[in-house]
Amino acid sequence: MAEPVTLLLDVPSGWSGHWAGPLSEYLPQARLLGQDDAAVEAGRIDYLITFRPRKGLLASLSNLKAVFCLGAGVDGILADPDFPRDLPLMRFVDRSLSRELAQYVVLHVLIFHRGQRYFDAAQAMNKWRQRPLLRRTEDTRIGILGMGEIGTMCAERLRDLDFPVTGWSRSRKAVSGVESFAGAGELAPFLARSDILICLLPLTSATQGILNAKTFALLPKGAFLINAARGGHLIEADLVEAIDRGHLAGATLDVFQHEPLPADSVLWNHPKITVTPHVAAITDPRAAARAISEGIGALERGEPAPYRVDIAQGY
Ligand code: NDP
Ligand code: OXD
Repeated sequence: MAEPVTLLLDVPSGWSGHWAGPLSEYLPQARLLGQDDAAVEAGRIDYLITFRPRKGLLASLSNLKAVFCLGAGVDGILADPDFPRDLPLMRFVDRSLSRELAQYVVLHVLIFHRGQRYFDAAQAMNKWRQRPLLRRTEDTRIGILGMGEIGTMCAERLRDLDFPVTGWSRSRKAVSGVESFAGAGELAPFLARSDILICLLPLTSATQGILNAKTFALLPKGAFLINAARGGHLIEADLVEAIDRGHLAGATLDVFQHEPLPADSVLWNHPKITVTPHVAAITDPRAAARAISEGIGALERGEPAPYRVDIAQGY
């Protein structure tokens, strides 16, 4: 009889309870180990399930067959110099994750577009302050950096609210009602028509620091930024400077250069910046356990697993 596969669930102990049930349900034959077992069982682990592996963990797992990322973005795994470049790495792709992120994006687009902060401030003073929209919906051009699984759903949701939507990606896209810009050569014209810029790119060597002073200067005056991708995309000081000199109207940030965002960061109390603690979309453990069981099933049969990352491209 075939040996059961051994999985290492590399999540902090406070989180493992959320994962153990669904993983055992979808992979009833597997041996599921937690972080505390990693040292003793290192040579017997077949599959690693992780988001940001602890330093030294990957180097200690000598018989790994594959790694499953608990999120859509694999930058935390590829940043580990011990990750073997030929090892299969699968990322998490699921409608539930795209849907949550699309909800976050729609929420923050509408908070900005409808001037909700102005009405919150008025309510805090018991003031009845009516005001029309500062810009018509049809004139509020939205630009989405990254038209992958998540960016595409965000584009469709915003298009359905009648915003003019444009996407930027490496390859050209054909999403109904959404204009496509592709490649580095089309970034500047894409930015020039983005009144609300939404970053949903993977963090790679090509996209690191892409939200910088030069990029902001190419946006129309009064543009708004939503970064729900990775903190490494944004040069935080350039953003603050662009807002403070009045070129950008503000920003919503879910991800940061350093997470948790340090208590003394100027971003926390900036009047034109909304901060959320990397919660734009949180992986659903049941959906992830199902995807992992399908991936392991495929690999054990000698077939390719879905959503394998292209290591050379970094996403
Ligand atoms: P995908 O891999 O499906 O899509 C990535 C998109 O980015 C593709 O359209 C790709 O172009 C484009 N892209 C990549 N590199 C470049 C480049 N150099 N120039 C132009 N376009 C580029 O990713 P997902 O949509 O699944 O996820 C996107 C990111 O969202 C994740 O990597 C993660 O960082 C972030 N995320 C954040 C969450 C949060 O809670 N804040 C939750 C989930 C994800 P092409 O299509 O041509 O390949
Ligand atoms: C992800 C994330 O990449 O949670 O899925 O950030």
